[in-house]
Amino acid sequence: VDDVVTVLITGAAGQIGYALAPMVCAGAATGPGKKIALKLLDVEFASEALRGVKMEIMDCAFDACVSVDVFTDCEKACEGVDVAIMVGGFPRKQGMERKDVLGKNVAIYKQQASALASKAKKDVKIVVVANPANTNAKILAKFAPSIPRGNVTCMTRLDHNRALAQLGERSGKATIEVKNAIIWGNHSSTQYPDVNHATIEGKPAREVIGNDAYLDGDFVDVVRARGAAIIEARKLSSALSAASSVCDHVYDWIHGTKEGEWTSMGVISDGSYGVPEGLVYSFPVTCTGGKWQIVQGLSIDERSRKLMDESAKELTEEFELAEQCLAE
Ligand code: NAX
Repeated sequence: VDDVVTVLITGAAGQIGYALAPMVCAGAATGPGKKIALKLLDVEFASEALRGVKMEIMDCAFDACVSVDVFTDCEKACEGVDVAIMVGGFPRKQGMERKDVLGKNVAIYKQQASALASKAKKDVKIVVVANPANTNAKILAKFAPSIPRGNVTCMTRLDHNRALAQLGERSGKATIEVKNAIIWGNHSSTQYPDVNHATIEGKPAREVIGNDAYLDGDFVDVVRARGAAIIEARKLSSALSAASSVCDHVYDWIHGTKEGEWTSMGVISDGSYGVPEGLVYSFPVTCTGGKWQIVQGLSIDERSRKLMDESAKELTEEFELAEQCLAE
């Protein structure tokens, strides 16, 4: 049936999975009027926990959820998938080097790329959440050449939403009044949260806030370090806000961004704004008809240019390291 959307969540026995699965079943990602066939994938080691998540989803008796199936075999999980939310990944454990974590994760994304390419729907929409999100997405795209480039994205919506929330709080306005912030670059501490085009109640954010030192200093640092601040407070990494942002990412991609507004998505660069072609880089995008387009023609000042280039450089190096790991 046409109005059933098959949604895959990988890493579904994890923290984000636990928050995300019910949101997806409530229609937050696909919108009203759609039924959801939910597929949950995790590794064998987590299969008992995964079974528990399935029981709880069943017990929610969601109106829109027509089925929930659990898998430890990626190929079976990818069969017939319309939307793939890739949360599964290997966490950084004590004593592990950055390269070790990266190597383990890109190996997962190389393998899952083949499963998606051979089993998912031809026009499957993919969003990679697991870190290193941009590089995992680039590896996925590389090893799934039959999937259209535009269908492979990574999530920087959480960073985008964090930026909106900070601007709302600072100006004393509701977050919904804040529009058109931008996250450029990597979902990492080199990301550049840019307020130069943002508005609050329709007025330039810089004017409303009237404190450039804050906007160029603490604001950027707080958005970049928000994940760490949440770990500090919760002793666990962000899960609820990550799940909610995944739903925003998928919803806007499918249903379109609002007139005059954009969002941030990690997408494959076409060279816009001088970002090296082929990098999965976070850009301001609008969405229409199930496709994203990079917002063109925004003015970029010298400071922004430098920050955008730094993040691009990090991504180029990260990808080189990923290729090295895969070759070893
Ligand atoms: P958890 O460790 O709680 O969950 C990850 C799950 O993935 C585990 O259940 C694990 O068994 C599973 N997994 C591992 N290898 C797998 C494989 N080959 N196939 C399927 N599943 C596999 O982490 P959680 O807190 O849920 O975070 C998940 C990922 O999201 C992490 O990589 C994390 O760094 C990343 N994040 C990304 C964010 C973003 O904005 N892009 C923000 C939140 C989050 O930090």
